[in-house]
Amino acid sequence: MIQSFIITGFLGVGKTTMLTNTVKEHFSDKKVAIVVNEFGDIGIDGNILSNVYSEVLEISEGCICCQLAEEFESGVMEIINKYDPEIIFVETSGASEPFPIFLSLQNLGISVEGVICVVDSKNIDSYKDNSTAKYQIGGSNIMVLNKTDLVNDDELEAVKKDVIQIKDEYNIKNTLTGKTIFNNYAINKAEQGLVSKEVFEGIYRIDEIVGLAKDYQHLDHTTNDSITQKVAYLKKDIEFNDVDEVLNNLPKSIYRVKGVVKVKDVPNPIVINYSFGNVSFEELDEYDQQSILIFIGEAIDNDVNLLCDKFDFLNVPKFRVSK
Ligand SMILES: Nc1nc2c(ncn2[C@@H]2O[C@H](COP(=O)(O)OP(=O)(O)O)[C@@H](O)[C@H]2O)c(=O)[nH]1
Ligand SMILES: [Mg+2]
Repeated sequence: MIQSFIITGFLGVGKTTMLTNTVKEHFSDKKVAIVVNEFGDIGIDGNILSNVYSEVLEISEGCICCQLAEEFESGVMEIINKYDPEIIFVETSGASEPFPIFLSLQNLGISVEGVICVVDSKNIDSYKDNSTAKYQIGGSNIMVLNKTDLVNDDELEAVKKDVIQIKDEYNIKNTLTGKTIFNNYAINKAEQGLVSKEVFEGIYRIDEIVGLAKDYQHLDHTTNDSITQKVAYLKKDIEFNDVDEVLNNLPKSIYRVKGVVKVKDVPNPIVINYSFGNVSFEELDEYDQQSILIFIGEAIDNDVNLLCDKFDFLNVPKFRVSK
């Protein structure tokens, strides 16, 4: 499955700067496509970034209805057909909201790994009352307070407070259930848009991971599609090293692993978040359910079975779809 990040934020906050620097620093080994929803020149020179394809999708400004969706989706499909990227970064126009783009990418079967809102720490006061700017914050789950070189610590704290307040007020909600869509979000600081690689990894939290496992039975019948996931339950008497071995022996088809495991030699349960060949571990205070690993990738059924043959502490239940 192709992964994607959406980069939003008001005009001139540093979205393109962040994209260029981030891709150079953290994704130079990946086939990256950069899509910019904007008019005219984008200032990203594909030639200075290796393995990067960039394209400007000129979409009618301000129109966030189905017309944008159609234009955007066909543009993205064309890029996928032409270039076959592993990761797509979409920079939205500074004057538009990210949520329609989020839906479009999901419609296309592209995994949206995060919606990043870049904030101009120096100039937020001049634009924070703009309603688009507020919805950009409300519709994101990763905040990047940029241009920290232009403010002092107190000013940066004030910016953080502003962002938290706007987020509280404008967090997007599911219109049917009234529940907020991004319950968890992170606030990072940056200069020239440069953030650590973890910003692109540890986005999904425990409740979302468990929720995913519970959806498993729904998803199982789609195994002929390219996007699949399999949940493995782990036996109790395992050590941290066992889990590490699994992650070191993943077949190419599995590119994402999420999970929560309890092991004998670490006191706390551990959240595992593996992507792009990198893994992060985070200790949890408590987790009273069975240890699980969720393998996500393309046509992974066989490979997961082979993995279970190799590691007998992995158990993948075989559900049948009733007809
Ligand atoms: N001082 C400073 N300038 C920055 C920083 N990030 C971006 N800029 C500048 O801000 C301007 C707008 O950046 P750009 O990435 O084009 O913003 P965009 O419209 O959000 O894509 C450019 O002149 C950048 O060089 C930063 O961290 N510090
Ligand atoms: Mg830009």
